[in-house]
Amino acid sequence: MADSANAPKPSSSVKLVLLGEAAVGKSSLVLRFVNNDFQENKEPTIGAAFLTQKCNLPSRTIKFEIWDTAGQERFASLAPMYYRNAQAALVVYDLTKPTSLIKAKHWVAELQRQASPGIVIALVGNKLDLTNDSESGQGDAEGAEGEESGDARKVSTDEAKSYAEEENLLFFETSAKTGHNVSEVFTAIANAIPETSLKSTRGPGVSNAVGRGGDEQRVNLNGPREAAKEGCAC
Ligand SMILES: Nc1nc2c(ncn2[C@@H]2O[C@H](COP(=O)(O)OP(=O)(O)O)[C@@H](O)[C@H]2O)c(=O)[nH]1
Ligand SMILES: [Mg+2]
Repeated sequence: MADSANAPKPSSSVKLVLLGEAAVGKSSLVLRFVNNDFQENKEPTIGAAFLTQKCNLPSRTIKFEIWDTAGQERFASLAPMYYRNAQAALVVYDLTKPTSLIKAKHWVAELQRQASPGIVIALVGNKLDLTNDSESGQGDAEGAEGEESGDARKVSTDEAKSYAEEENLLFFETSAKTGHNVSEVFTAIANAIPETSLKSTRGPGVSNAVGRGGDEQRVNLNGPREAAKEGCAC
């Protein structure tokens, strides 16, 4: 164990973009992944958000450069330059809102048409805590049924999963609120990025993050020497 922890591992940057209807929880998933935090009634993102987070795999370290939208999805479609050169995309829907899955399917189609051919796409049904699923981390609705018990699920797991299988997407149901499955999504993406599409970064600790003129838009929680644990740090 100690030997693998100390051995220098190759490190690569991966551009990951978030796509999905407004209010499905894209920014919340990023906040949970990067900061292990959640904000109820989160305000819409103002300004583009660019965050980084490392994911330590047994054989290499993946540094996600995460591009969250600035809320443009509320008003217009996102410019293709947003997802250009992205190696990974997280397409999010709200599993209490069927229209958000339709929107997610549109995004998947657009990515398949216009994004880099090898892009790894994960379909993510978020807000699992609003359902009765026992493993959602809530648990208090266990045994009850119907709307009164608070099961707001409107998109079945099977429906979304079979669509994801048809389109060759990774698929997860998550809760940014409880943290359920959030780091798993990123770890699965990191594992799915083909070795050939990985470019090495310029060296440890060197960030090529572009300043977007924002205040606290760039958050890198990883200090220069983060613990070499496996999986995504959070
Ligand atoms: N119950 C619940 N609410 C969530 C979850 N994720 C996000 N939200 C809430 O949904 C709203 C929209 O979230 P936000 O991250 O801004 O969505 P975005 O527009 O897709 O970036 C906010 O009020 C969040 O607090 C979740 O997993 N469970
Ligand atoms: Mg947002």
